[in-house]
Amino acid sequence: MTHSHEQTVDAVPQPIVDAARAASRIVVLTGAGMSAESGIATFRDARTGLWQDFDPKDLASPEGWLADSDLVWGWYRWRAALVRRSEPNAGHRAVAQWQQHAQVDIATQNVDDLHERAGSTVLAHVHGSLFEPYCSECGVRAELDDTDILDDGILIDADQRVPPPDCPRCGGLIRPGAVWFGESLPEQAWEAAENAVRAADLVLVVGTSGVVYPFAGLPAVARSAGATVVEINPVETEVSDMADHRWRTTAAVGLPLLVAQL
Ligand code: BV8
Ligand code: ZN
Repeated sequence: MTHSHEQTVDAVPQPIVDAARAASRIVVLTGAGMSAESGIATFRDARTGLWQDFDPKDLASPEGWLADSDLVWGWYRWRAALVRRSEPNAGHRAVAQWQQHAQVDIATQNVDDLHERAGSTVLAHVHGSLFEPYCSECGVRAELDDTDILDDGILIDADQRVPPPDCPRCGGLIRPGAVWFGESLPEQAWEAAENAVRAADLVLVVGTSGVVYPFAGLPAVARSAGATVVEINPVETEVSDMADHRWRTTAAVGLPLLVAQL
């Protein structure tokens, strides 16, 4: 009687378990899909993407900021408020647990703090953070409370204009701590991410469409440096062909199953 090894829906593909067990240096590259199961909209998923109401160049760009800083500021503060109301999901928690017993570096495109709130240390936020606004003139970090986004306790709308605060030091406009299209990535974060990928045995690419460069180039860097590349994403992406293994599952389903095997 031969047993057919049916791929049950809750099994981790064996080559991925083997690669994770054999790896001593792991890098987890994450995108918006990592936070999708926390209720945070992704950018490009059609029905829920954040961009569906807006055009990226209008909101995530220096031109958009100069054209309408109240709209851009309101949108980023609305997103910050949504993140505050959301919780890390089982995927964030699984990576945090994995970090407890293995060398796991996280490089994320996400500007939310859900990895941190799950207990992870994050090596690099390559596109900045919702929670690190700074002065567009003198660069000083701004400390913000939430009063600007809560209209007597009610969250503002995504397209509500909110005037950005003035810098207490120089009077310039405080801007979102995000990296916009056409802006270079924070030097230190980018270098850390690239070096970690170059030194990794295993690179997991979780929840990214692989569209935005230079981050989207990291799976190719990993591959050419000899790492095993594993993609965790329900659908095919621009970087799927860089992956040795493609696991068509979600972050909050796949990562806990994998970490439970390690
Ligand atoms: C730079 C701001 C140069 C923060 C963002 C032509 C060709 C190639 C490149 C370019 C080009 N023209 C211009 C460029 C460069 C440009 C670029 O790549 N453009 C693209 C659009 C073509 N890049 C830049 O401008 C970068 N800077 O290159 O600087 C330079 C160099 C030196 C000196 C000066 C300048 C800056 C890029 C940063 C842009 N900022 N956002 C914010 O608002 O959040 S990008 C934006 O997209 C977000 O940051 C986001 O992180 C990023 C990537 O999106 P994803 O995370 O992948 O999310 P997406 O929705 O796309 O996909 C979600 C995925 O999750 C899907 O695959 C889905 O299937 C999956 N998923 C869904 N649910 C789940 C799931 N997966 C798992 N589990 C689930 N449950
Ligand atoms: Zn200033």
